[in-house]
Amino acid sequence: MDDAYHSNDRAVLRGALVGCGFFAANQMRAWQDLPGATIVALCDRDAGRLADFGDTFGIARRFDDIETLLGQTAVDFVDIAAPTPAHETLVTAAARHGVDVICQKPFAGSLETARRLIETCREHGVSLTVHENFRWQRAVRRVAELVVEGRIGRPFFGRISYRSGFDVFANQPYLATLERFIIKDLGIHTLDMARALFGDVVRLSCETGRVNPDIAGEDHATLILRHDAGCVSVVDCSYATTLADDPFPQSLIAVDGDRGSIRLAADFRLTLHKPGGRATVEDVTPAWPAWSEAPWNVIQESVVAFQRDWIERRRAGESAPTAGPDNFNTLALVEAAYRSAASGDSARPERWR
Ligand code: NAD
Ligand code: 89V
Repeated sequence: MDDAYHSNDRAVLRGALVGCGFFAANQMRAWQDLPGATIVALCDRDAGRLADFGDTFGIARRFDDIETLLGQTAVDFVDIAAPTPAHETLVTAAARHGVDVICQKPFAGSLETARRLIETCREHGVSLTVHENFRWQRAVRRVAELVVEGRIGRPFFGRISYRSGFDVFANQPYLATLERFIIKDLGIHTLDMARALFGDVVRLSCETGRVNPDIAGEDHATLILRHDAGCVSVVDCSYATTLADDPFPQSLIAVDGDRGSIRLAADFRLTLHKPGGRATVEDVTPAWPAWSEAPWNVIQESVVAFQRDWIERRRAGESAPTAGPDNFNTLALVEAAYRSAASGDSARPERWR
């Protein structure tokens, strides 16, 4: 151990970042912005990536496997930014070492594995939080606040629309090889936002298709969801849409309630429509992190918000909104969507107990 003192009361939480690829740089920069946590060690199986990342961010403690890292470094948490197939081994190792876990989405490749990881973390007394950041976007949070405050009454309809032709394969070439692509990679975010806004889902139906001949999976999907509280939502996503003013990576949101409606537009104008033809417009443009860059700034800002909330809740001993059991229900929507698309029937998503 580099540090015999391992305590949950330390003012600054010590973390290890596991997986030093494309998205990890956003997580690293966000940790550097936040005074409550610091990354003290890195892990990646790829020696070149590990060296570049360590040099860029000035982190000297570098490991090519998590067991050695955890055996030799005292940390309070691991932040896993490796791809899904690696998650089971990494989450299990962290749990066995008694270290809290943040894990990128999709946190498991199946619901069975998801269950196992949640149970493993519970048995070892560590928290498991899924890095599900889209619901943390400033504009999305504002829509959620208005809904929760009852400003439009009872929501009966919602639409979350994510349509783009942005070349996501340039930075993430592995996306082109996934047999299950847009629902599993991107729809998982939009479905999580639907849950955050309208609650859990009783049943859904889904249609998918592929326009791009050079990729393996589906690149557009349209879903209809019936939520517990009666609201019906439409979630649609596409990476095959040609738009002069491509809103990547924004989600456009509409919510109709029995006492008003909300519309979130691509220019960050949020309009609250009230009975009698009244409407108020709010500018919900985020405060961009200094290091962020368009168009990724929309996502980068949400990473800072997610990680800030995680630190605060960790300090307060509270579980995060996207803790394992909650995110299980988002993952279950992804699975149900593929079942529905394959069968042509509506599907009932599983629920965490
Ligand atoms: P990437 O391929 O660019 O990077 C992954 C890194 O993990 C690679 O450097 C690889 O060598 C390393 N790795 C793989 N297995 C490992 C192991 N067992 N131990 C240590 N390192 C290991 O992938 P990426 O695009 O950065 O995506 C990583 C994860 O982040 C995925 O789960 C993806 O879905 C997610 N992601 C999330 C968002 C978001 O907004 N939340 C955006 C993009 C990607
Ligand atoms: O957020 C994500 O998971 C990314 C992207 C926005 C490109 O879909 O993979």
